[in-house]
Amino acid sequence: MKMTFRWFGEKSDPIPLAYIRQIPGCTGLMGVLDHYAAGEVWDEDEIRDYVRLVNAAGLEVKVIESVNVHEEIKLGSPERDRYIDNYIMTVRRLAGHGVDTIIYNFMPVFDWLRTDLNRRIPEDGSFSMYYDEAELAGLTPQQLAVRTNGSANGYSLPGWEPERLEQLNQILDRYRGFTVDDLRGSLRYFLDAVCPVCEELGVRLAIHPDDPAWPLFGLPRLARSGDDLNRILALHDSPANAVCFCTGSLGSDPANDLPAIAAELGKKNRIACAHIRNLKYLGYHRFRECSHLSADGSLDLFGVLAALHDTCPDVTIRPDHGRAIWGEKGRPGYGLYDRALGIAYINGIWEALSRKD
Ligand code: DNO
Repeated sequence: MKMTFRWFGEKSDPIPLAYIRQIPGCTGLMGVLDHYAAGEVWDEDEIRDYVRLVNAAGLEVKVIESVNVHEEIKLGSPERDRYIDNYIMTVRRLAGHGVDTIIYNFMPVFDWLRTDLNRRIPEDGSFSMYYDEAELAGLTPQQLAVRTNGSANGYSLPGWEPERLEQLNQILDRYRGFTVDDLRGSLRYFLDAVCPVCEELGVRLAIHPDDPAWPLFGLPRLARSGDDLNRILALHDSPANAVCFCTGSLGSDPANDLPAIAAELGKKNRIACAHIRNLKYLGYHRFRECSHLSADGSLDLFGVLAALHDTCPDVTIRPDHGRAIWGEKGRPGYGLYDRALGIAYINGIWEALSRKD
């Protein structure tokens, strides 16, 4: 297993690389150049400088999260080929600098979504991200976007970039009547074009599950369950067509048996990487994120790690969203302290699993 950390780059992440290197067992990043809008080709020199910078800090960067997919590709419009060509160009450039896994998602319009990015956890006074469908019901997508950006402690959040949200109405209009089958058709077209290039380069494309795992604002969603993920893997049958196993996204739906899904996909050798986080169910479509410790939440993280350990022991993992603790005012979900605690916890479980063998 390789343990990594998500880092947003020198200009937009307050956490120094040297601190990340000091987290026990953390050997690399899931990195990103987050100023690129979906559809733009990433600059070769910038990729090179970025990789050099990370390597100079004693860390690897083999996984990029994310290269985002342009809305024209998801909508399957005639414009898509141009954006797919751009995507392929970025994949080639990243591969040329040692990247072997690229995470993306295929959620229309919105990336992950919460109704509150800084909700106080009454039991311990820390803050975490929170979702309540009842609160969402009273909000338009525009209001939610304003609220999300307003509570992001001044950071630009991936998927919620203000420039992108300016065109929200137009994009939402274009999705009227668009079904999950239409969306799956667009994904097939994308995978058929990009996977052969990935195979040639030894890169894996890892789809991130929908977060949360149900449709929002009437938009279709296609990566909500184990069955959905299997259907996606069958769209283009190749090791390059893989999954980023995200416990918090799939786990938002209590019907998803996470250890069983991890074991099934792991056995097929289709888990390219994993995001490990815990959450606590508070009611129907209502949850908060919590510490990684199983006892603090509702997800069986031990079971998930055991399944990964059994079926894909070389997997790359990162701790996902943590709480804001010890007074840290970081990027919501992406502070240093609680994610570092998450790493210590995951590493402890992993060591115990390995010793048992
Ligand atoms: C949320 C993250 C997502 C993820 C993208 C992948 O915090 O897990 O932003 O990176 O959905 O494209």
